[in-house]
Amino acid sequence: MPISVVTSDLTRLVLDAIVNAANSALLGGGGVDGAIHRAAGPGLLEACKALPQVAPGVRCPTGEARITPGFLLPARYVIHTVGPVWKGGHHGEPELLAQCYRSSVALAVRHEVRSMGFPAISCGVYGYPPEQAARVAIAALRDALTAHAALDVQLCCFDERMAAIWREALNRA
Ligand code: AR6
Repeated sequence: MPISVVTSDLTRLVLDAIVNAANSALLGGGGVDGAIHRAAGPGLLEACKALPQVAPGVRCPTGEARITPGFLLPARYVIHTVGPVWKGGHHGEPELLAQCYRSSVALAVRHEVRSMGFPAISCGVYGYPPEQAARVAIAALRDALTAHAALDVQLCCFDERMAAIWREALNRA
């Protein structure tokens, strides 16, 4: 089974890559983004600043992904993606969230990543209902992994309540 659910602090996982639930500026923030920047050290912010802006203040549009080194993290790479802000579900949120997972896997594969950990993208500050996010994420990942069956994907939940939701979605899929 290449997809599993773990309960952990994402910054502690010893994997080739961890995914950051960032915002489009890629200059850090709260939640998992803040935790990743704190654990990676200042090199991460410098690497993010060096990424080109595709529009004023935008280094990564919603649904896309960018890669940097992991600096002081156990993970070699950080893949930064930007989830959608939940606005009720009828503003393209599911497709944008699916794109986050697809773009992150595509970038990982291009960098020969064999193991990667995702946080529950958009399920914190961005307000995406976790049951719905988990369904979208797992469907997108299953699809993306058909061509990359050897990639080990860990869905990293910060607490047991969230992990139970994701485990159930994984078992139902
Ligand atoms: N390890 C694993 N999961 C975590 C960790 C951690 N260390 N810390 C928080 N989570 P959020 P979003 C969980 O808000 O909703 C930032 O300010 C958390 O419990 O981090 O995509 C960015 O800069 C939740 O389940 O990301 C953006 O502005 C999940 O990670 C904005 O927040 C995602 O919560 C992105 O919001």
